[in-house]
Amino acid sequence: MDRRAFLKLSAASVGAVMLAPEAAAVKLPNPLARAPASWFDGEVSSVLTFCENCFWKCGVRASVADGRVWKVDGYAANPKSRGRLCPRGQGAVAQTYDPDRLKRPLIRVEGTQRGDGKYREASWDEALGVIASGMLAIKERYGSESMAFFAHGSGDTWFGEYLPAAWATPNVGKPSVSLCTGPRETASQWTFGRGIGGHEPIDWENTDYIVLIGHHIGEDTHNTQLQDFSLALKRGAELVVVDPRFSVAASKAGRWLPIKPGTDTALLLAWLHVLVTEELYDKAYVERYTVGFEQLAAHVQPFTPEWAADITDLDADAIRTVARELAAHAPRAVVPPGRHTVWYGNDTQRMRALYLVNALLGNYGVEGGFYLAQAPYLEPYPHPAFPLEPAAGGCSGASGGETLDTGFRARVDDGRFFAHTTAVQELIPAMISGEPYRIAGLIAYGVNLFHSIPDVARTQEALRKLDLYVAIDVLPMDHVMWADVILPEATYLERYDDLVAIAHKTPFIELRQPAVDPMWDTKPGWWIARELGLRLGLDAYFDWPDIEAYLDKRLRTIGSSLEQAKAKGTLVQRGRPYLADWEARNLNPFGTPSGRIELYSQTFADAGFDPLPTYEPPNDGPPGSYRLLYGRSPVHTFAKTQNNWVLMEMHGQNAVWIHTAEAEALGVASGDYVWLENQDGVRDGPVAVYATERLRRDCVYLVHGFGHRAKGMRVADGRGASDTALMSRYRLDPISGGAGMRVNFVKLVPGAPRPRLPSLRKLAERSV
Ligand SMILES: Nc1nc2c(c(=O)[nH]1)N[C@H]1C(S)=C(S)[C@@H](COP(=O)(O)OP(=O)(O)OC[C@H]3O[C@@H](n4cnc5c(=O)[nH]c(N)nc54)[C@H](O)[C@@H]3O)O[C@H]1N2
Ligand SMILES: Nc1nc2c(c(=O)[nH]1)N[C@H]1C(S)=C(S)[C@@H](COP(=O)(O)OP(=O)(O)OC[C@H]3O[C@@H](n4cnc5c(=O)[nH]c(N)nc54)[C@H](O)[C@@H]3O)O[C@H]1N2
Ligand code: SF4
Ligand SMILES: [Mo]
Repeated sequence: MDRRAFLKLSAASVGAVMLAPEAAAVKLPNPLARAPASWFDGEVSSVLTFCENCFWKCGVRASVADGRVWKVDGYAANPKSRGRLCPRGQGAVAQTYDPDRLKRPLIRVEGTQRGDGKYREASWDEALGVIASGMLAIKERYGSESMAFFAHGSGDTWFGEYLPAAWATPNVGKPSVSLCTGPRETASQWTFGRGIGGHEPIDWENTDYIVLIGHHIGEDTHNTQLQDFSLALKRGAELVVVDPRFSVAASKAGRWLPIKPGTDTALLLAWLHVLVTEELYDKAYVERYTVGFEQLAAHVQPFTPEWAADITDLDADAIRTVARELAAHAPRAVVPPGRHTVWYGNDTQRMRALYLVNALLGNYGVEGGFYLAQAPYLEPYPHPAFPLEPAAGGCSGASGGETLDTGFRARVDDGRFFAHTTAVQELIPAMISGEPYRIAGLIAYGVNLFHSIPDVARTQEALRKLDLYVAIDVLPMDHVMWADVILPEATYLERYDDLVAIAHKTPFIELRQPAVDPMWDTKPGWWIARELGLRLGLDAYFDWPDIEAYLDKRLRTIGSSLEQAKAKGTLVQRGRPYLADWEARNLNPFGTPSGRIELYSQTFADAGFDPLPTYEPPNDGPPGSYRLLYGRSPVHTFAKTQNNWVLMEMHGQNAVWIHTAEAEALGVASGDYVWLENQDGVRDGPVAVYATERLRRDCVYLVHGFGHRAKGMRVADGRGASDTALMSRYRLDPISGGAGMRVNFVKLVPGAPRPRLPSLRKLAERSV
């Protein structure tokens, strides 16, 4: 599928272009216009690698002529792309040739403060030396645990696992857990004894009835998930969408339930009530695979559709009908978990309720429901044992295990949450307060500190208190220009990374390999981690001379080799997707304490949490304010693609969605500019208004990722508003450690000026 066909699946792309009047009006240069004659003569070499523009990690064939990548495509043998890429993947080439990239190591000018943004160029040797001596001083003074690592992206294996484990700190955080999947993973782990993993194991090929809660597939454009979803609809699967906003998915649905934000758990409890009281659940499945049905049945008695109707602002009959239709199609009926599940703070309980609906439908491990994803077999590199397990601290305290006696202090959020990985936002208070002990240094690899983590003022205060703050990135993002030392990484088309092993219906391993040499004085993450390790005295863990030797050693453990992986790109193994496949081998997939699906969780009860899901009402905002909801642009990834002019051509700024009647009452119309001001007086914008009936009247909606204030990012700077800037609060999910972000409220302040911005065409022409 080409970019245009892909975009057709997403009605929002039309909206997106409409919302970007400036971009739509401008005819931007054709990226291939400057391709050399050799490209047109077909002297093109192909390199198989995978995309880094989001974490779906689609297999990519990069086409190279004259030492430059001109085009990327998906390739058929890769289960994540199946020969296709999303627009973000196709546009990602422009990131490599972005003239605003970080080009060489930078050191903050002496006598300046963090945030002043004054830097001088440095050699790699000097920059790495400064970092190593800073880290060793922290270790000497406070212990190795006082260094924190935040990491995201493919290189997080180096900066979120390998190096921190060798260095010995458990304080490693990833935004993809406590700011994203934490609640759904925790709930799945303690309900089914298995996580969901990076690739949601929904058996799209066989399902006949789909209920999406939030989960705006179509704007959320994870490539093969969107392909699978579209094919299921084409095959005739029925769709129900529960969303306060008429999302793209809702526009494809037979039924849209415009729920009051934050009340989904009440809806799910009512569905459980109907399934139980009308005896519509799969009795044989429940009997065979679950524990706690009696407790659940008693628990859900009061939660009638009428009870839920009051809370959710939905129609009781519609609630009842959907439960009956789910049961009528079971087990080929599914309520997928969504991915971004940190919403209101009680999120693990909402996800538990969602999984219990699925369990009563008897669809887990069954065709048309959830298949059982499996990770491929692959051994780690045979390095000496690390002093701490990667992401150490793991499942301690509340999560039922004990803190291992490693001789190191436990991570600063130890014992409080069930999620395996440290809650990234909970590491920040320790930088300010020094409790339970001081975090004095931070390495941020590919994490957008000011666009991903709520309460930016707190993050800035924490950064000011550190002894050492290092950013490893590709662009001069706002948070990068606060670091003491900035290290420019080579982009994904210019580097190797560690192997990626993907749990999937067909488990597979894929290779990241360079298509071209790194531009300017940039270096791959593996090289940076190794050079730093050697300067920290961690030589024993870095005995591999280079990445090719490292990768080849790992690939030999599955009887393959680097040579083979370079030629094939993807190595697919066989999986066991259904319960029947496990039972045929006498295996039990349920890794819960009881070895069954736990409708009632004794572990949660023992930790002082509700063993059965309960509904908690969301917070209320000040009068005259709207709850701030947010989601994805189909052609952007988070806050990392707004300097990519190819993607900005399609969606060049965000707009604040507000119901037409509310806009009228406020005296604003589509295209007017407003400020957004939140409950704590924090302002952001100016941002254009989009008045629409596609949204309830009690909320507004912003696409996440815009609103950069970064002078060095000349395309992104000053376009639109940042949802993160307006999130001065979050509500902690006490079970997973997730940061519920939909608890902020904003007012629209009319009369903001239309921003004067440089033309996208001029900016595009600067592409190197
Ligand atoms: N194009 C693109 N695709 C992406 C990404 C990207 O950056 N760009 N990021 C990827 C990642 S890492 C993630 S985590 C996913 C996130 O994508 P999803 O997991 O699909 O995110 P959600 O938060 O479920 O979806 C946002 C939707 O929830 C609705 N919503 C808001 N509040 C409520 C509520 O109280 N109840 C209900 N029922 N709905 C509500 C919003 O109106 C919006 O339509 O997207 C992935 N896909
Ligand atoms: N307000 C708000 N906050 C959110 C969300 C939201 O919707 N709204 N979504 C949440 C979710 S679901 C997630 S998963 C997280 C995502 O959180 P992040 O992963 O932190 O999000 P990005 O904005 O993509 O930031 C990526 C950073 O990596 C840099 N980068 C890009 N490519 C490379 C590379 O190859 N190497 C290196 N070293 N750096 C690179 C980018 O320049 C950028 O600074 O955010 C969470 N936070
Ligand atoms: S879904 Fe799109 S951006 Fe994400 S990895 Fe695939 S092609 Fe790249
Ligand atoms: Mo995410």
